[in-house]
Amino acid sequence: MATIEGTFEKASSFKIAIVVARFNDLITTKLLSGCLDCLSRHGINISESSNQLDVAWVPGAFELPIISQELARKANYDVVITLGAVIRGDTPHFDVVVSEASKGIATVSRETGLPIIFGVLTTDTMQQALERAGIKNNLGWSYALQALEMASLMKALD
Ligand code: INI
Repeated sequence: MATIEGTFEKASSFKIAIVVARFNDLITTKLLSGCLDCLSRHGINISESSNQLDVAWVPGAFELPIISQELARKANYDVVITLGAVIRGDTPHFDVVVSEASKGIATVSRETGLPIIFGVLTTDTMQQALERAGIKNNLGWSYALQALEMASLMKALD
């Protein structure tokens, strides 16, 4: 029996792209800082001059799939992390944005064969989003960890 799983030992060698939505940037900048903190603590160079990390900004979560697709096709990343925040409030637009972002990201990931992490918070209120972006916990950190695990797992299957 083979046990196939990702590890974190070689995390410092990965090339990573992060795609961040500007919509609700109070939340997404916090997710990004949590994400960068995790990557840095796993040995990834997060400086401006780093050649193992790129950060792309898009208007909103709806645009995360297309830019993830471009990055997945054009550059040699081990994993892409998407970050966004969609807050329900009382608008039905919420369901459209969440649905397109989630389906789009899943499709791009399967079609390119590159792990793409779904780091989009979907909450009913801004308060819930703030709690997940640092007040209680920063899910940006978890998304980065999941990215490192998936990049490693893909290599284990090579
Ligand atoms: N984009 C978000 O990232 N979060 C939201 O909560 C949101 N809401 O509520 O509308 C949102 N809309 C913008 C959308 O992602 C696109 O950028 C826009 O429709 C242009 O295509």
